[in-house]
Amino acid sequence: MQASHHGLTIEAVKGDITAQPDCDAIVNAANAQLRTGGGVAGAIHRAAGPELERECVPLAPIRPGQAVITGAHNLPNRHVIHCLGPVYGRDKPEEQLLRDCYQNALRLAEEHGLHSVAFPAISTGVFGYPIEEAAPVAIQSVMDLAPQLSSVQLLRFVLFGQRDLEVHEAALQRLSG
Ligand code: AR6
Repeated sequence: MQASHHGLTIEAVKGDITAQPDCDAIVNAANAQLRTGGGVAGAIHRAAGPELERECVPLAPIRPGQAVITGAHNLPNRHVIHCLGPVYGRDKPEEQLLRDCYQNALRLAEEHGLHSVAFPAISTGVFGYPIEEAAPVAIQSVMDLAPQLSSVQLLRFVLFGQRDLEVHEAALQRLSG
């Protein structure tokens, strides 16, 4: 599904964040130390190779809501943007910190002249943010920043499961309609 908002195309698709070769950058749902881990971080570091972690070490630690950018190494993209999402129920206010992740990642993409960015559903795995709550926060935060973006033209939410996709599609339809 696709929607358009202030010239920004917003997509929701089912897939694997490491298999988005047409996007300039993919976003990592990172840990504070920017090390490999489970979920998205594990998949991205495995696909990128050990040089990604070496590049990350001097940039760590990062705070909830913060984003940093690196090369993509063996991934088919130009960059990886690493965001630390809030741990649900611990890092407060979680909604603001989740908004900061999406908006700070997009600001970095804009500064680097990137056209397309793929995001996973940050914080909705190990960090426990319910997907029904996270999806509208994520979508609204990118819509709110859209008027400030000129380089970034495509934002793709890459959801791992069918239900996660449906939740995002429903939120996208509601917020863009
Ligand atoms: N592609 C797209 N989405 C995925 C993939 C994938 N390959 N793998 C998982 N997901 P998570 P978090 C979905 O746990 O909650 C790590 O261990 C998954 O179903 O990766 O921000 C780090 O080291 C879920 O909906 O990120 C951190 O310690 C979403 O991506 C911690 O987990 C995010 O799940 C970060 O936790």
